[in-house]
Amino acid sequence: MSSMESLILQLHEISAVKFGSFKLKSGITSPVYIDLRLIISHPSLLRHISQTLITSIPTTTTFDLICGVPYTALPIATTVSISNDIPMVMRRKEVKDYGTSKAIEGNYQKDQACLIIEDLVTSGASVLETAAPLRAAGLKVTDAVVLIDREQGGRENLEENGIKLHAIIKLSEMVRVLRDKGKLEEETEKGVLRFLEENRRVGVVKAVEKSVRVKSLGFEERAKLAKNEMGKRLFEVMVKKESNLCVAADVGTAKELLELAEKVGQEICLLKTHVDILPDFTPDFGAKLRAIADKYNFLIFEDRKFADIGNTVTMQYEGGIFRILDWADIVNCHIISGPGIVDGLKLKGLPLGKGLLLLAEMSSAGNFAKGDYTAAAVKIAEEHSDFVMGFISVNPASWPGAPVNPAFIQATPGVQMVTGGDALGQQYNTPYSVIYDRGSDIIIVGRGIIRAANPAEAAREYRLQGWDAYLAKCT
Ligand code: 5BU
Repeated sequence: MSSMESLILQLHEISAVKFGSFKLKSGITSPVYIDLRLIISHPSLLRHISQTLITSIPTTTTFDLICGVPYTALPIATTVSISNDIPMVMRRKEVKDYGTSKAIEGNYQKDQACLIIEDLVTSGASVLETAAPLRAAGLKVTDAVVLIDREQGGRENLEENGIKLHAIIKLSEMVRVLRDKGKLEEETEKGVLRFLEENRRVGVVKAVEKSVRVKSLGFEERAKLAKNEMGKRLFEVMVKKESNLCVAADVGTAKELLELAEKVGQEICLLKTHVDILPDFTPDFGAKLRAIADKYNFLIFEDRKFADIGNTVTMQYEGGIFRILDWADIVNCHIISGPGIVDGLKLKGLPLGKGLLLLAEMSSAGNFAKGDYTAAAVKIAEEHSDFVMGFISVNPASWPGAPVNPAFIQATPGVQMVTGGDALGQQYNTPYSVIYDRGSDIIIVGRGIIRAANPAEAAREYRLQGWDAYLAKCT
């Protein structure tokens, strides 16, 4: 009996493979269900699986580290690591802002190759979720090994994302072996094979259907629709640089901010500042940042969140120590005080060709910017489309009357490679979810980049993810 056959029989023996009618995470009903969490109760089987996985990798595939997809593959990866003396890293499922705030635990160096270990692949989404933060940390991910491939699009999905899948057992082989060994009725085998035939590439097909449903206009076309000059320019920069990434430069000093701008400059379309957090701010800050912005062709967005009455914001925009109007291309405001705030800012900003984003939604838990408030922001934007270039939003695809006028740009904060949040209410979504599922245009990323070991590398990875999601939406 081959090692693969013996594995299949043992998995069947411990009831890790069940036949019947099961509703899967994707919503489809399957005649077979595989639960590999059970293997931790059978140490010799766990060892057997781990050894088979690692020896199945072609010798031409080299790697320095391994990483299991949480949770089921973690014990498998650990066993592989211990028995073969290969260092392991671990991907956090949720990133918390306290502690060390790392997405990847363990020691690694940039450009090391990391093999992903997974127990079961259906569409490949879980492997991609683990590959994204590994890549963002500067690791190379080109191969994944999986115990069971359900043959439902995972291989193709991963291939499209530059990951070769090595599978030990294909589901169709598994049912054939079980049938041959008398563990399965012919009817059940046929049912499973039929199901596989009908649901082949289910993940891929679903993705395609979805993209057709939300097919969006490209940024080139939208640049032509934009009534605000800065909005038009931003669309053009995005197209030119193939970037829909805005870095939130929430660093401790002006000096660090300028250094960060140099590091991430070529990856971004927009740099977002909170100028009032910089203890070493000097009047020449704006000119210094402008020089870097011109060098790398990005725009400057001061996240000032004006909120007062029209008359007051004209002074806050133009005056004080910061003189935001002098150097920021874009600012934003709440609409809590009514449309007068837009009139006030427009008075100063429009003659200088500046743009304004309205806070239609926020990313923090329990915020009040929703429903009628969000709808009011859209109405004000339409009435001032010469100056308002778009919105700060979280889920514009779900707004009443969506899709919103494509002349407006949507920018979304609360973005990291993994979902989660911080200890103070911030909530994170992934670049793909923000751009593709939630209908935004720009990902705003702060700590995901500025706290990465290599911010330039992380910015590149966020840019690629954000841009891929945009392309998927348009094709
Ligand atoms: P983070 O480190 O990626 O969590 O930073 C997010 C940035 O976006 C930070 O500068 C916030 O001030 C900003 N932000 C936000 O997080 N949520 C919002 O709703 C708005 C702005 Br508006």
